[in-house]
Amino acid sequence: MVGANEKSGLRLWRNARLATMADGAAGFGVVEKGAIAARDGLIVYAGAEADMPASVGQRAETVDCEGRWITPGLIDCHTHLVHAGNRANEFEMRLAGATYEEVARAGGGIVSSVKSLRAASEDELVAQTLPRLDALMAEGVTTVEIKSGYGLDLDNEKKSLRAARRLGNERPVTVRTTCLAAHALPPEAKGDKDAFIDLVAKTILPGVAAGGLADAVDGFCEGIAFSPEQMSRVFDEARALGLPVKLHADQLSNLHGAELAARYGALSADHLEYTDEAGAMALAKAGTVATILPGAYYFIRETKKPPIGLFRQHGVRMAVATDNNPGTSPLTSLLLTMNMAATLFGMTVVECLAGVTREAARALGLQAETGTLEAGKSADLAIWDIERPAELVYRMGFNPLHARIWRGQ
Ligand code: DI6
Ligand code: FE
Repeated sequence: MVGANEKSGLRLWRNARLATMADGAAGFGVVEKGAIAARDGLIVYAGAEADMPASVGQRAETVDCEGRWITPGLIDCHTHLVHAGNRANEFEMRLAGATYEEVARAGGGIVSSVKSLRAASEDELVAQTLPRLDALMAEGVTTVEIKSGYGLDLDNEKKSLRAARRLGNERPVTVRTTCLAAHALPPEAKGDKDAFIDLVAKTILPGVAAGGLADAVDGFCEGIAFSPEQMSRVFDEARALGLPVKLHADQLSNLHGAELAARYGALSADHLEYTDEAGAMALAKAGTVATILPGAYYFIRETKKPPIGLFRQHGVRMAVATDNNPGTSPLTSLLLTMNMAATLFGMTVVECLAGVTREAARALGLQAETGTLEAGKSADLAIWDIERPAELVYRMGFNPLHARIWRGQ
């Protein structure tokens, strides 16, 4: 560092190649010989070093990036990061030939994660989740969304969301929380889905909202979970509470979850393996982001791919996320997730990188705050030891991160 000037509060990263990911720019929005200046955690300049106001260079504490690439800090916009224990035992059972039903009868499935989470204290949840959060951050993640959904009663959903919020205080990272109380039926509901949806809408969501614990509301719309009609009741309550919605939609079958999400102006509809053209058109019209989750597709050996071609054709924005969860996607690498989105689904490198930056921000309603390298946005940066952006998607199990900057630090 040279020319440090404590008083100006300006920080400058110079001699860098920028992938700004700015909306409307061609490709990555590349700036060769670029520089980024930040003050008070916000980007005040991002562009060609030659065009930078001279005063910035003279007064800033300066980092020479030696030609490295800078991208926006990565954003994992769909995770179930807060959970207790793991389900490696079920994985072994399935490898030995057990069916999902047999696993469930042996006490497995989401319900086993519910039992573990209810037994864990808030401190234990934080302690168990930190290594997963650290793994994401080690690859340049500066914003992460964390869902509840293993508590399934008011106290345990609140405990999960409080743990998620605390993680954002324990580490230099932005945490957005989502209440996914309509995830599965807890054992005490004794098979009565409608009664449980009443509990979610009348007790859990208002309680969570009163504590200011959730930034959004999500649900699992599927034959093995909740119907579109049941999800509508949850979304009506979310709307009454002023909370934006998201939806696990069309993952295992086409219940027209994409249309449902679009009808409620959802921030995102996620998974979407079974979505059809009407669903894609509805998402495009509503401006709802399609969040692509290749980790779950891979781990459960799904064969139906999300209709990326239809999303492109109709101009649906696509985000890419880990879906980190103990049952269907024990994945804590957003870099590997991009490789899967490209290799399994044919997404381009530009789509993958936009999917973990600009479009992931949009899927969280944070597009004005982060996700691109532009003046006015948070100075959330990832600095990489790479020769071209494609290396971030191409490699498997290699981390070329040089430095991670969150809010200018
Ligand atoms: N879809 C999934 O794939 C996960 N949740 C969801 O809504 C499964 C979560 C788990 O098995 O623990
Ligand atoms: Fe999920």
